[in-house]
Amino acid sequence: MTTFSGQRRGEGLRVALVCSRFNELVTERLLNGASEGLLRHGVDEASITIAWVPGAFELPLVALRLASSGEYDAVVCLGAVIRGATAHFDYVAGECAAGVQRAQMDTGIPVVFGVLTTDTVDQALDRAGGKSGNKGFDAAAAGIEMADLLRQLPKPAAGPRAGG
Ligand code: INI
Repeated sequence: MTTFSGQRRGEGLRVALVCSRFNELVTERLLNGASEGLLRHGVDEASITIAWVPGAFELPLVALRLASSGEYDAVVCLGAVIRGATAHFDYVAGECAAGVQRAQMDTGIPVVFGVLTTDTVDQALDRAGGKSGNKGFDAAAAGIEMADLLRQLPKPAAGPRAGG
C-alpha cells in the first residue's frame, strides 16, 4: 500500500499571495494571517510574493498568470465577498471560485481559495483574525500542504492539464 500525505513543510517553497483590495479592512487581515502562516511553516520571507487586485472578481486572472509562470509552488487567493454590500454577490463569488479552480486545474499548481463569502462584515471579521480564527492563515497552510503533496506525487505523463 502506498499513501501520499502532504505535510506543512514550507522550507524551499515559493508562494504568491494574491489579495483583493475590496473590503480591505478584512482582506489586509487575511493577508497578515496568510503571511504569518507561511513564515510559521518555514517559508522564507524572500520567497513570498504579494500581488494586489481590485476585487475578488480579478483574483483568478492574476492567480492564473502567477501559477503559469513557473516561479511559484503555490498561489493563495485572498478576498472577502460580502452579501450585504452588493446585489451581484453571487456573480462575484461564483466567478471567483470557478476561476480559482480553473487556474489550478489548468496549471497543475495549487491555487487556494482563501476568499470569505459572508452575509455581513462582522462575520467576515470573525474569520479574519477574530473569534473564528484567520482563514488567511488556514489558506496559506493549505497551499503549503498541497505543494508538498504534489512534490511527492508521480509526475504527470503529459501536458499541463494532467497536473503540472
Ligand atoms: N469585490 C469583492 O472582492 N468583494 C465584494 O463584496 C464585492 N462587492 O460587494 O461587489 C466586490 N465587487 C467588485 C468586483 O470584485 C470587481 O472588482 C468589480 O466588479 C470590477 O470587475
